[in-house]
Amino acid sequence: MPGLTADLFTDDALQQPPGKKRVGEQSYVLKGYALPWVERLLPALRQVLAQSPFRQMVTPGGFTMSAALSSCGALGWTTDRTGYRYTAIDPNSQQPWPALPETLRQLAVMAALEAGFDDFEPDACLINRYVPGAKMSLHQDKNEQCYTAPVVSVSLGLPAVFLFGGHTRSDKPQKISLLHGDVVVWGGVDRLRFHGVLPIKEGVHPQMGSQRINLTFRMAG
Ligand SMILES: O=C(O)CCC(=O)C(=O)O
Repeated sequence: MPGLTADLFTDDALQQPPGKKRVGEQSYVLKGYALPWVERLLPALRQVLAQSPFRQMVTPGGFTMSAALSSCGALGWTTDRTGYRYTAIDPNSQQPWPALPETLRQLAVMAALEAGFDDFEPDACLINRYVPGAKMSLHQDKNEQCYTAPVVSVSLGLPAVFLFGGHTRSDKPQKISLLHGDVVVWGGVDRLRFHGVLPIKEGVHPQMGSQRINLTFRMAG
C-alpha cells in the first residue's frame, strides 16, 4: 500500500515536538533530539559503513540475528558461536573498527548530558540495521567493563516500538514508540534494564528508505 506509507511520512509527521519524556528513574526519551544532527550524521555513517559494512551475526546459541550489525569506535560489539564480546578488530576485515566520527560522539555526549549524565565518553557505537520484520529480543547490555556510564540510543528511519523492561526478563516492558531522530538514554539505577525492539513494520521513510538504523553508544572498555 504505497499511498498509505507516503501519507504516514508527510513532512508534517516529521515535525515532532521536541520534548523530554521520563521513562524510568534515570531514563529519558528525547523526542526528535537528533533531528538537527541528521544532515551531518548521515555522511559520517556512510563512511563508517564503507569501511565496515553491515553483516548478520550469529548468537552463541546458533541463531542468526535478524538485525544486521556494524560498529565504530575503539571497540565494536560482536557475537559468534563462542560468545558475545567487544573487540578492537573487525572480525570481517581484520582491521580496527572505523574511528568514531566526531559528529556522532558529540551527539551522544550532548544527549547524555541532557539526560543528566556528565562525562560520557563513548568508546563504542554499535550500528544496528533493521529491515521490516527484523527485531531485537529482550536483553540486558552486560558486555561492558563497568556500568557507571549510560547507554545512548539514536533512532533513524522507520518507526519502532522499543520495549523497556525491568531488571528481570519477566518484568512487563513499557512499549515506547520511537521515530526518526528520537534518542533514548538510560543509565544509573536503570542501566541494566532489559530492553528490545518489536519487529519493524513495513514502510518507507522519506530520507532513510525501507529500514531503521539504530546507533547505540556505550562506554565499553
Ligand atoms: O535498536 C534499538 O533501539 C535497541 C538496540 C539494542 O537494544 C542494543 O543494541 O542493545
